[in-house]
Amino acid sequence: MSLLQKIENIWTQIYGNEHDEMLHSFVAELQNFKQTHAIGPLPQEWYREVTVYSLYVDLFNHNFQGLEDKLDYLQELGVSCLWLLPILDSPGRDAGFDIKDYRKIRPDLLSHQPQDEVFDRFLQRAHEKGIRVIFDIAINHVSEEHPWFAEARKSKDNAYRNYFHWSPTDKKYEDARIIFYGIEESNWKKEGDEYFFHRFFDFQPDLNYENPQVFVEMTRNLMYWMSKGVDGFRADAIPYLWKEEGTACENHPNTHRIVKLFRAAVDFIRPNTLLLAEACQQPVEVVKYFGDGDECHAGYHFPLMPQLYKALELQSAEPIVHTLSQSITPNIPEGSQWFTFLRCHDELSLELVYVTEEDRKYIHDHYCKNPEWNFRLGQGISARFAELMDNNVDKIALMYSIMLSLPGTPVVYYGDEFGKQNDHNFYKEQIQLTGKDDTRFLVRGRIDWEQLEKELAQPESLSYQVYHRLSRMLKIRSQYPLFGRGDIQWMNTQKKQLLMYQRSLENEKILVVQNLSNQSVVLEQSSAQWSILTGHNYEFNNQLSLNAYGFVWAILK
Ligand code: OTU
Repeated sequence: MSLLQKIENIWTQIYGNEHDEMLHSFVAELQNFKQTHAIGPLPQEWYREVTVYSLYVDLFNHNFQGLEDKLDYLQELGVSCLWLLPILDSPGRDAGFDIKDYRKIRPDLLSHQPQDEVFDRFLQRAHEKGIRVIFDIAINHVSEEHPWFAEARKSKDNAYRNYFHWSPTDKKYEDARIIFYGIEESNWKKEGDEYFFHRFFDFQPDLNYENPQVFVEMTRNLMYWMSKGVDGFRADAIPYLWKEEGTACENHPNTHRIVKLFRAAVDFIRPNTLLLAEACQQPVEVVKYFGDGDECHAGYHFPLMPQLYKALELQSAEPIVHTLSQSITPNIPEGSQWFTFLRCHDELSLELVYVTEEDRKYIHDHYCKNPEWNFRLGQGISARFAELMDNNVDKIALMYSIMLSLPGTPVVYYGDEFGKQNDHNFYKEQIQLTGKDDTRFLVRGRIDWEQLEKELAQPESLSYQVYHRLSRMLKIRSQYPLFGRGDIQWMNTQKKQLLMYQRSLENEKILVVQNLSNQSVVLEQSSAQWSILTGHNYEFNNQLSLNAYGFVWAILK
């Protein structure tokens, strides 16, 4: 079946035949666009061999020019894909996830120069250095300042009214949980004599995908950015697209159909443009966003992340091995990829992803070391990675070793490569600006490059130590495609504190042994065939001893 036929079929499954005219003109538009733009495909599965770095352009280094100036720094670190946190025009009350214009980049990021010049040049420079660029696009909701909403709120018979969900009462979709628990009290907000639905902040009205025009418009936005050469999109808050009375309004079958429509359109315009699912859900639900290889190419492994913290605290490999076992993490379609991370711009999320309430409590009790870090009343922790690790370089290096050697594409959150600390001043500043006490602002904050450069010249500083260990591992990783594409074979050492596995692709094999405990441990296995690639806190002379939090990566001769 051709992609266009697929679009027609799925569209009809969702919308019936009522909007056939719109469907046909949409299909014609896709054909036309492809012909006029003739954008060549991206390499197949490129996202399985990159290391991602996520950043806010302004907080990282002021604007796109500033980011361009730091491309060498990023390349040197071993980064090969940038995920730009929201760059589209926005009042910035949800750090840009409240978009008011999907085709326009925030003027301050462009130093008030023409978008076409600044952004196109940036993309070109990044690509010249072998760095791909993806960015965030919120497809579930818009800013209340978006022109669609500005129109919609005017009157009940406004042509844009139907782009959003309205109700005479706030008693609709009552089974939809409140996501920003503790910050928002309802999913409805009064506007005139009706209420509109918002799954996140009350200044972020949800789009109504029951109206196919919304899907068409959003696809046009993706087409625009594809034509500019953007390598992919992080599809924010993807589980919530379709709302239906009597359901939880998440992971609805029609949400999956809409994702399939987006994917088919993307594949038609520019194959291998990445769609990355941001679905903070239980593993069985997350895997559904890969579809049969026809939804998102990649998805964050939300369920794994907190288990890495649990394993470290328990000094046991079990939570990691268990979470990655097939009973918890089902296989994903050929060519798909998990994205793994230790921290991101949000809280350390314990929402839905933990297997038990006990886990949530355990992780929160051990890692929420300061009441100020709490997010959503116990469902998350807002703290920078280094702080969660008590600024202990051994623990930091070990956690990176685990993330970088397990299957998946790793994501490094800006600043974490040098142990950036929580930013209390930035948090306070943002509460003033947004009017919401959102503790996630603690983990955002600006980079002070002058200070950083000083620290990176001092071998005894935390920044230096973290940076050098991480960049060494990243460089090794980039030389072996087996890390991104290969299989994993777990090795049982009979010692619960040891996390050991073999990664392999074709004839190449790398062994990884990691000590999750604060005590030394000896591996009673022959290691005569090993040639050590990197490691930390270990001794090796035909037998391997790992000191506290030590690890090695070894290639098998
Ligand atoms: C996502 O959040 C973004 O990552 C957040 O930064 C935004 O605030 C939010 O969408 C709204 O645009 O949608 O599928 O901190 O853990 O709720 C889950 C909140 C989301 C995140 C999570 C996430």
